Amino acid sequence: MKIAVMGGDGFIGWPTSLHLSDAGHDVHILDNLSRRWIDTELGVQSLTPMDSIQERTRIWHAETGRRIHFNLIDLARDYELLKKWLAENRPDAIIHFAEQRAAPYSMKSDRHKNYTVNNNINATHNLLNALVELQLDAHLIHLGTMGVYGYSTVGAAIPEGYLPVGIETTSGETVSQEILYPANPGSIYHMTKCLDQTLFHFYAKNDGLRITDLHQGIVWGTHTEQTRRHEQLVNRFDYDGDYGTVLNRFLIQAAIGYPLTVHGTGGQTRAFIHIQDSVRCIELALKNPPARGARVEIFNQMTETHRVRDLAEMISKLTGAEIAWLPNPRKEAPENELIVKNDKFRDLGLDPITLKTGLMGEIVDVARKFAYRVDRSRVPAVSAWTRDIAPTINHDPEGKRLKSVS
Ligand code: USQ
Repeated sequence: MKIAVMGGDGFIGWPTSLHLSDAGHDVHILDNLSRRWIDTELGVQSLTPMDSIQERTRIWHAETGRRIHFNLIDLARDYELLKKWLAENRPDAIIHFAEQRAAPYSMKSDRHKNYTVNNNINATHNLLNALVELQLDAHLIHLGTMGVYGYSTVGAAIPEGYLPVGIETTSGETVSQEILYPANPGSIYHMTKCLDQTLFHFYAKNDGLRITDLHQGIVWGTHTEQTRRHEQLVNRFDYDGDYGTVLNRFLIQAAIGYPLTVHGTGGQTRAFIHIQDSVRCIELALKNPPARGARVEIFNQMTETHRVRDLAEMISKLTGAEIAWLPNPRKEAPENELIVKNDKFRDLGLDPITLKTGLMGEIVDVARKFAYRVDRSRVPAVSAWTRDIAPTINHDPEGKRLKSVS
């Protein structure tokens, strides 16, 4: 297949591009390199040294003989360029990662809120609009988030996108219907993914676009089979307070002797998936497109759930790291249960990599290898969700005075 990977230079976009190229597909990356600019804005860098996208694709060609093409296009701002590229290339499938994906970054200031909404919503809408205008029947796979469901404390399993409800008619009968699971975002970033869902619903219904939305949990890990092949194919690895995700952050904190930064009581339960499984799921979704005219296909792309404090305690036991119980900069339920259905990927053959499979040691090794690149002052999470809980977190540039509050 000819596949366009929008956002193919990012944390999941890059390993997905390699995985699909390795599987024999003709891969074309479209990316505005915004993630690299945000690193510059924040004054942080990936833990792993990343080459330019041109160099990465050159190495991939040298290693495998396969070409991955790169196009510098901003989906949100260059509609005509995007349309021209799609018209000339007419891909069979499009994988859409081209959105600002960090919740803390999206909450930093009014400017960051505007940027995240403008970028994410325009990118998605431009893409859908162009597909219709060009009468292009490409299967669109979007990377969504488990966060669209919210984290209620109700102990019922979250279904895959649609919720069966009984509605009483005027004649007193109860009819059952499936509705999109009610959106309950916890950040501006998560809110954009909820809005994306409405765009998908409309374009599938009105124009018959074939769309799959993947509600993904928190990704951990860094390497995949293909990124391990050459040191210059390495994936990016974020550890900072805005882009680093919780499990990867704890592992790197343990590796550099920094107390594990648990927000609040650590009672938040979240869904997780290893990066290798994430790219496998995308390939499975690619092989199983919805029919034209069908409703949006939704998969829960996660393999296990964990409570934040359990992760911290497990890593502390494993490595001897201290735990710092910090005031939570986010507005989120302090404790929640989470049960998630993921039968669809399991039925398609996904055999998950779990925390027990031992890949956590690999991350600690990567972190130790590149520990010299870590700026400890960028480890604490300081983006606050509301003005009244603006940074009360006690940290200094050396990151040594984190106080335990329990
Ligand atoms: N947390 C800590 N300590 C930290 C970092 C985070 O206790 O140092 C807590 C947070 O307060 C939160 C939980 O860990 O309760 C998860 O935070 P996270 O930063 O790992 O994940 P999140 O902000 O939800 O976002 C990440 C990705 C996003 C993706 C989402 C999937 O950045 O792109 O959509 O995970 S999900 O969480 O399932 O919505």
